[in-house]
Amino acid sequence: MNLKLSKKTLLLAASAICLCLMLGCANTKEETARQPVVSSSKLNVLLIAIDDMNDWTTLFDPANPIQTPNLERLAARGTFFNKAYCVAPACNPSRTAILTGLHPSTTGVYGNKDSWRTLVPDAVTLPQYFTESGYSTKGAGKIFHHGDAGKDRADNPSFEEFFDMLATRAADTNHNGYTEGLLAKTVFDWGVHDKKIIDLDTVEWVEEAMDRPSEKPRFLAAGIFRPHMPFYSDQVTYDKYPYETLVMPAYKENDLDDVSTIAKNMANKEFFITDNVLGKPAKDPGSLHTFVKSYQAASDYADQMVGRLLDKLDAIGEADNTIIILFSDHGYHLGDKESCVKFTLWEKANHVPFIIVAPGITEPGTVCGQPVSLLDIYPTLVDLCELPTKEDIDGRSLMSLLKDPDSTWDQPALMTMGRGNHAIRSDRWRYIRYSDGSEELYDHENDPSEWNNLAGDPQFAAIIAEHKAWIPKTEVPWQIDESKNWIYTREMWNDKPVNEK
Ligand SMILES: [Ca+2]
Ligand SMILES: [Ca+2]
Repeated sequence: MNLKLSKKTLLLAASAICLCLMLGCANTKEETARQPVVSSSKLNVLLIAIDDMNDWTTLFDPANPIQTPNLERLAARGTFFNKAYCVAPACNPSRTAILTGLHPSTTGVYGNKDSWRTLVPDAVTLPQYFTESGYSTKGAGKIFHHGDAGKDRADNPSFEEFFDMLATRAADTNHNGYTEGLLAKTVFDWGVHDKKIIDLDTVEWVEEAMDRPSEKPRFLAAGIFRPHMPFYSDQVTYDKYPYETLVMPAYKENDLDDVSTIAKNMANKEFFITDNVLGKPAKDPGSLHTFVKSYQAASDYADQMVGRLLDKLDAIGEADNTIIILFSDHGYHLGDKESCVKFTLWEKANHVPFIIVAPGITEPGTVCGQPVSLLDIYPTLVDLCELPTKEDIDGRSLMSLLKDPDSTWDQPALMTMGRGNHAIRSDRWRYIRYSDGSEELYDHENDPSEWNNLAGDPQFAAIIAEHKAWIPKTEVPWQIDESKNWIYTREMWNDKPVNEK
């Protein structure tokens, strides 16, 4: 296996991604025969998806550097789950799980290049279920994953009307020097963007959709692409995070000495961004400092987009009869754990903002500390909107926690990356088991940065056994198309199910 992919290989593969980004098109679905329209007393739904935003925001701790006043404003209206976890730390498996209610071990959608609609042709997606239940369903931006999902979207019956995410407008300057050409201006870039940022197009479309009258209850989805790479923001936002006061993530030398090869492969240290940004002067456009500064500003920009959506909802007088649900599809590492990627099973790539405002159900300003999964969004929304229970999905309704955040919740959160690699997060512990049998255990009470892997210590055997019991017992095969996986190979991930040697 050649871990050190050549820059050319990386560029070619990334070009393919870029092309996929540019192939987006609006998908307007013809009105077809529907089931009876539900009562107009039904609540509307506003679903806001953010991309790659981790937990380093003021939503989680006022001392954190990334300013997210609008997420806090939203949290103040309902329930903020401060231990919410993605299903998978990559866009496609995460979003497929959220939108189908099915875990990767059920669908086989383990990676970004797996064509979800091909793998689960009969799955009724969350917006599709609302469409079939008499809702007017509209969406914009990044809801489903782009790339291969764009091909599927042409016959994706999820939304009645959809405004696809635009391709990033090429910047006039190459900010970091990491790549050259178009990629440097549209994909692997960070810094100030001198063009209209595409999230603004998404938000403007949703605002306009909110203005349109609807006789049916509305399900409206807004997919904010920031802070996803390229880490872009406008100049004003960028200047809110000056080098002089820039807060960098906690970093431990040789942190990965106590983890296995698969874990190191997931961190991508050797052939992705990390080694390219380390060691450069702080103000160098390609430095880790500039990378972190740009991510902070891009996250701030995403928060501003959320603020616009809330302002609009308030302006049209619909806030009191709209369920609002906000999440990020997964988190991101910013040099911590020697990583500048998502794709790992550690806390920073998996711990996400997750807020639900449900008029008449949630109490303003509630914080729920139970470990929950974004897989639970589908059954929860079905429950909140009193649609017929969806029996054949994997998630579990959070209704009991929305009504009482201190009520009993007897399951931890499960995260999966590729086939056979899982993390289990309970209130105190993170247990990880990779497909080769290697393990990690972290004690969040004493080690919030997950620096000390305790898995080899016999005194934690019972803790490990307790967590291991939550790993899926069966996992459908990974029908991986090696030609399409631009970073990961089957060999690199081992790809053996849990009980297979
Ligand atoms: Ca993502
Ligand atoms: Ca370590």
